Amino acid sequence: MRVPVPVIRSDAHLAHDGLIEFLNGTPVPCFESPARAVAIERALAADPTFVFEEPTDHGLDPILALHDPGLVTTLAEAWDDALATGMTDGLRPLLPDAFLTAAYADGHPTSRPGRSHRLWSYAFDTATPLVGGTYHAARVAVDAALTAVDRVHAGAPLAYALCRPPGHHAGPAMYGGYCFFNNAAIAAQALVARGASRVVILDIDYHHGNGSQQLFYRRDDVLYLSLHADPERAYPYYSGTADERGAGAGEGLNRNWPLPERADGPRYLAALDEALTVARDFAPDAPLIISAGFDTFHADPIADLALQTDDYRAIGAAARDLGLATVVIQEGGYAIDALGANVISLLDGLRGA
Ligand code: SP5
Ligand code: ZN
Repeated sequence: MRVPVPVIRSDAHLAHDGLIEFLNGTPVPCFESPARAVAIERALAADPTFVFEEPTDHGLDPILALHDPGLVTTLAEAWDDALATGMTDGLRPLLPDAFLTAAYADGHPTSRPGRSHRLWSYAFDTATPLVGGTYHAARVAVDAALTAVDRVHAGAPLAYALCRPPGHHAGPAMYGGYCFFNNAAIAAQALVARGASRVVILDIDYHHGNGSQQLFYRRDDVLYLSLHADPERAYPYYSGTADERGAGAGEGLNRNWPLPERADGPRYLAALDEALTVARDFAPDAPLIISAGFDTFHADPIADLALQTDDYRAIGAAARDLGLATVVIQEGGYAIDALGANVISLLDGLRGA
């Protein structure tokens, strides 16, 4: 049954074109490109059961519920500041050259620099370029996630937010991994704000969602479940092991399934089955949030798992068995030619088609 699926999309992302990132010290074309969302949209547009809608403006409050105001203002102002100081000629993206790491901060006073290099103090990698359209695109991506939540609240069993930039690497006071604001986490927080006390985020992106884990690590109202490439070999390297299980009130409410190289559909679905058992035991009282990355695809250019297009349908079908309304938030996925088919496969599984 192909129930209509609201697809929340906007053209705002087109002006977020970072152009380059650093991969092992070498500048390469940025994998996270506008062509990704364009390809997804084109594929969905061929099927009239995907109903395109624009995001509505939800303002800053839902972002500030999770992110440090300094991060938000800095992202908002960085491009104009850089133009004013000549740090960019307006064509080159902003990428950091020094980080405010925990080790740097240890044992002596540190400060967020004023204007010119303040942005760097919130960055955690050299692969997340910021350009003139980035802040607006990131705001609209959050609005897309929140509009998808609205649709589900209005009775849709399934809604898809075509977020770009993605979000799951963004933490309270940190951006990176192509992510600026944590769209999925903000959607989960919006459910809490509407009265939910047990929300599940299921993260199926190839990479560990370090930002989502960090945001909810000590909380008992959001269960974060992530299947991803083992950080022993894969970005973001510093989080995502199975023994990171939450702390304090959130003890037991963060679970990671690190996966081996070339893990295929059956291997993946076995881990997913464990994750869904944890989700059921939590007895969620709100719609499911899925952080949906498709960089688990066998042909992804920056990843090494081995899922096929039909595997996403099986993932969707398994998640559908939770019996929850579901909000799908677009995260990564860089095999552009296959992205549309993979998104449709997941959404079809989720709607029982
Ligand atoms: C949202 C999302 O998927 N973010 C991922 C950011 C990954 N950025 C750095 C990737 C480093 C990849 N190493 C690739 C080896 C390619 N052969
Ligand atoms: Zn990813």
